[in-house]
Amino acid sequence: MGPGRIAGGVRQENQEQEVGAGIAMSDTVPVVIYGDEYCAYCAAARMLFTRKGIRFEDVLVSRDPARFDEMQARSGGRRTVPQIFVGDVHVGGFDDVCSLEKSGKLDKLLAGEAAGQHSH
Ligand SMILES: N[C@@H](CCC(=O)N[C@@H](CS)C(=O)NCC(=O)O)C(=O)O
Repeated sequence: MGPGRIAGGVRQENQEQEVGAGIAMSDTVPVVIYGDEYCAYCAAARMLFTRKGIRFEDVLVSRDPARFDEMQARSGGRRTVPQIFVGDVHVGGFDDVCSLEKSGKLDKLLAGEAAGQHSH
């Protein structure tokens, strides 16, 4: 998918307002956060990208078993939320994205540069 395009499964407008985060893709590399409504790590992950001005697809897997299965398949079997993807790269959960942010590697990933992460 090219930059700025909207992927399928973006949640409804009213659901978006519950959490208050962006729902569209990053203007650079598309970012997807699989999460649920009540998970504090998910809220923290959304906040990190929102603070950076990076839009993302906010997938609520608790409401969508098919997207939960998709999350598991893309993340090598992970069942915890959040699971975060920057382009095809599986970043991992909040702890992982936080480490990448601190090391400056998240910005490289967002700019389309590899950061030693793996895709499944
Ligand atoms: N270290 C993980 C923690 C993720 C985590 O504990 N997520 C909780 C919700 S906040 C979860 O998925 N619990 C369900 C489970 O463990 O199956 C991260 O930073 O993302």
